[in-house]
Amino acid sequence: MATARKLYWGSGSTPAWRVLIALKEKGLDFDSKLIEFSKGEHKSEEILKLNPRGQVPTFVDDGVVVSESLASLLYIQDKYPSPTLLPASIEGRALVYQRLQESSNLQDKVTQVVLFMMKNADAEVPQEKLDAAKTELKYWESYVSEDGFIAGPDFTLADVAAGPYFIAMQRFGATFKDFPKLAKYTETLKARPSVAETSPPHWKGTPGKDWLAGL
Ligand SMILES: N[C@@H](CCC(=O)N[C@@H](CS)C(=O)NCC(=O)O)C(=O)O
Repeated sequence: MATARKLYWGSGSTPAWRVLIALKEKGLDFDSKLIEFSKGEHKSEEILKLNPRGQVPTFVDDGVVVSESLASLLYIQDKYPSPTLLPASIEGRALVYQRLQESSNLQDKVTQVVLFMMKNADAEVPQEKLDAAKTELKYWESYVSEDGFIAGPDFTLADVAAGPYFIAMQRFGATFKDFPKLAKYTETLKARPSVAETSPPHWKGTPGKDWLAGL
C-alpha cells in the first residue's frame, strides 16, 4: 500500500542503510525505491528534482524532502519520537549528537578506501588511507561502552549513524584484530533485527573484498 513516505536507496550505500535502519527501528512503512548505480538511476530526473546532488539516500515524508543521511535520522527521530533513539538525559543526548557528527569522519575514511579501490581495481590499497582509517578506529574503540553501544547502554541514533560502517568495513576485509570492543560491537549490531533485515541485498551470496584486511 502506498504511504506518504518514500526512500530512494541503493544496495551497499551505507548512508542509505542508516535511514533504512532508523525506519525499521521506528516501525515505519515506506515506499521503497531501490536504485541501481550501474544504470545511473541516482541521476534520474525523478531524484535530481528532489536532490540536486543526485545521491541516495533521498527521503521524502509527507512532501518534506531530506536527502542527507544524518539529517534524515534527526528528522525521523523528531517527527516520530516513539520509540525513541535518544537518551532521556540532556548529557546523553549531547553525546549522541557528538557521535552522530563524528560518524562523518568514519564515513569519510571508509569511503576514501572503497572509492579508490573501485576505481583502481588492480592497485594496492594506499597505506596512508589505511593508516587514516586505523587512526579513526582507535577513537571508536574507545567510544564503545562496556555495557553495549556507542553512546551508552542503549541503542541510539549514534549506533544507527556509525554502526553500518563497521559492518561494511568487515565486508571489506577488516577483522578488528586490534579493536576487540569494536569486533564484539559489530557482532551485536549484526544480530539486531533492524540491522540484519536491512543489510545490503546484494551482499547475500556474493563475496566481499580484502581492501581493509590490514585493519
Ligand atoms: N553525505 C551524504 C552522502 C551520500 C552518498 O555519498 N551517497 C552515495 C551512495 S553511498 C551516492 O549516491 N553516490 C552517487 C553520487 O555521488 O553521484 C549522506 O550522508 O547522505
